[in-house]
Amino acid sequence: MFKTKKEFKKEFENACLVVVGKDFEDCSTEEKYFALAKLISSQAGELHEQKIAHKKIYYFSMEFLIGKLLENYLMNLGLTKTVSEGLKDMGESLEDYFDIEKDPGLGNGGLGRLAACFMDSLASLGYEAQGVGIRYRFGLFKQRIEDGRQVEDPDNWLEKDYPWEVKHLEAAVPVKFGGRVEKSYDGNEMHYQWIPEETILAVPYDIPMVGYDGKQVNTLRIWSAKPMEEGFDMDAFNRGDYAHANKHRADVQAITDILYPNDQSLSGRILRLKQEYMFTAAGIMDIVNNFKKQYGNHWEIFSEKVAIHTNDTHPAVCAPELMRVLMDQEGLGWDESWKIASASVSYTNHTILPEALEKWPIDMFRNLLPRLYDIIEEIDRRYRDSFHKNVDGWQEQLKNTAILWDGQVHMANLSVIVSHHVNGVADLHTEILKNIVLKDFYTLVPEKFNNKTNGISHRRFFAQANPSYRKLLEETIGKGWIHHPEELENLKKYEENVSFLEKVEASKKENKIRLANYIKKMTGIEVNPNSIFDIQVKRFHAYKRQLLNVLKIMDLYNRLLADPNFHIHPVTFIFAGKAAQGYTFAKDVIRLICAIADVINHDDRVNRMIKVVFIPNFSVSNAQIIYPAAEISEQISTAGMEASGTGNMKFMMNGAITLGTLDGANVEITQLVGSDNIKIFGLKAHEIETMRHQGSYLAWTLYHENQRIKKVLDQLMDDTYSHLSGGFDLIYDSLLRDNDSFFVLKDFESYMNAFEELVGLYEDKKTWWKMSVHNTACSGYFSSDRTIEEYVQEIWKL
Ligand code: CJB
Repeated sequence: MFKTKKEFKKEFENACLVVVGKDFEDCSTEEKYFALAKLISSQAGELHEQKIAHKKIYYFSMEFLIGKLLENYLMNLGLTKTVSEGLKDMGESLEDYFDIEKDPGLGNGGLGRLAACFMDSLASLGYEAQGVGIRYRFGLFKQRIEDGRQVEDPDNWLEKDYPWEVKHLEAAVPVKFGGRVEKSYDGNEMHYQWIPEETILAVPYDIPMVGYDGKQVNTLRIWSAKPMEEGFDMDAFNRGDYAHANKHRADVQAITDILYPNDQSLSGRILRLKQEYMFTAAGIMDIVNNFKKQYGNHWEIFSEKVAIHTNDTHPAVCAPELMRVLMDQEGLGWDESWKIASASVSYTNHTILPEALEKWPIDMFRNLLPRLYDIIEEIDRRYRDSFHKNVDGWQEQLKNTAILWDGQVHMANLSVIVSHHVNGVADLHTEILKNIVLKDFYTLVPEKFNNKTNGISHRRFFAQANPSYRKLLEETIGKGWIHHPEELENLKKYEENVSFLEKVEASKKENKIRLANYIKKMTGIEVNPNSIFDIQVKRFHAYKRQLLNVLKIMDLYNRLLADPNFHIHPVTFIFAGKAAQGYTFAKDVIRLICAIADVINHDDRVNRMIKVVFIPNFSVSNAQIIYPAAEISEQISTAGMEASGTGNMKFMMNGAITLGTLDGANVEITQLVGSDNIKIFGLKAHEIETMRHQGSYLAWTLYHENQRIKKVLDQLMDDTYSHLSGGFDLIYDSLLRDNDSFFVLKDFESYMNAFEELVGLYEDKKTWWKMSVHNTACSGYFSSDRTIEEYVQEIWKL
């Protein structure tokens, strides 16, 4: 491992030769980046050390949004200065290398990013962990805006190799699909043999997960599908039928070709089930192989050495698959296998949206995974048998908790039944799981349920993303908070210190200028860094209510035009986020944002006061530029619907003030910062629940009673904003004809008032920056280090 600048330069030149096969001087910048990434990952590899006796956590997740690695790993390994100065001597700029790196989009949003933050914390806290996921050939689509609409381009992130991964063909495992199960009885017990229709090979690729201080380097192991034999049909080839010759290979590779872009909605496609089973089965086989290498057949200690976590229901077949391997391959009995699996597996629920709770038609499931289906059927049968039929309402309880019901396999029910712990991701969300969504389970097995409020990597999203604030903090409260985020509390002592507050304001300004430059580069729009940056970035979804924010801007525009005395501090409204290709409503909201941006930004009567920007292609890397620049953080989901949110935490840590509903982790943010340091508005979760239940809300009434609401809704239908890409009937209909399922109009007035009050506070600098510092000071709780410690102590028992 190089330590000095001199050693680095020597090793880097050598890496160019070994990795690229060229002298340093002859390499392109891209090739040099590639050599550097390989050098750093091999340095990290040297730190990777197996601690045999420890319990290890395997975190199964269909998504890992890891972001760019070079800058983060240099920081974690303490090498940033050495490398950047070394490169400077060589006439190179490290920043150029950062730009070249691809940001692998192996996830949709919060769930995938959470998994990546967890990997960071696990390594930084020195726990042995492996992430288990899928190596999609195409990540989440790249978003472009063309004529005011979202356009999707494929994300071919593997086009030019990815220097951080190492392929391990020697660790590849077969995965079966289809066929039938042969049962035989040897006079003593039944034996099951799965005769598959198809067997494919799952090939792992390892990416190092480097902890802070290089304490621990773990692995993210992502699996890729490949034919067992180089599946080439020679007969077809010889006939000249090249398409057919290649078909088998193409069919198999298709399993890991694409990430489904539907965030929180079910595709129900067989390919998706194949993906889910492929990475789960490969991961389980890998665990069993490793266990046997270390501990032989001592299955009785399996759950003392292995923890398996299922991130949502996507890997829900972990437990039945582990049982299958233990029974069919290792010869264990049902009871023993059940005991081992259910003592090892735990489950996090991330959403209550019914459309996201996975269910598979029994026929489809049984045909694709016949042996797994047998096992699940037996788990279900035993579960039904365990019911006390003398308890009132047992039929209803059974109906709500059975795995097999109505011709479908209910994956959330499977997950709860096979897991030793089940958790939600924020207090309110866990309460909703216990009292509404999984109420019957909670009555039956209350001890399984617990809350683990989400967290974020404060190192990536604060220390790394916000260098100016980091420097200021290091000068003020030292560096301890990088290891111990709770030490951010020490900032509270400086909340009244005017000179410190001025420095915080200056740091924010620097970050706003950085974002303004990025916006100019990406959209051509000039924004005023002295305006308030009011930001909403996240996936587009009706329940997240970007629409409410848009109606607010439309209303402000109307009032600025109509009333010469109406004054507010200049504000730049910034949006970013992707909508699933097939989600027309969400895409229409993006279209509406682009349309109002076009009108407002070109209207010289108002564009010094308000501007609207849509930043294309929201991703981990541009998120790191966006969060630090925010002053207002829009967290305005319909109460009860956002399980936690993690963007809210990233904004808060970077000193933005939350304008939000009492939803998800906003509730805990409020408790931590106090109601003077956050702006809460709108209906509460229980009020919404009651109104839904009673059917007492009528959107039409608001339309007729509230002139401002009426005006903005009418503008959706007239030609105010239709010039760019057409009208907005679908949005109008969702609010009026469909009676506003997400209570947008119902919360409108209280949102407008809250917004105006908050913006009013900006005029008083001391108050504003004091609030800002207070938010940062209270944000240590939301480090994923805290979350991971809770998982480790209370669920995984590492
Ligand atoms: N979430 O990103 C997703 N995808 C899903 O399919 C289900 C939920 C989000 O998970 C985050 C991490 O727990 C939460 O913060 C967020 O509220 C939730 O929507």
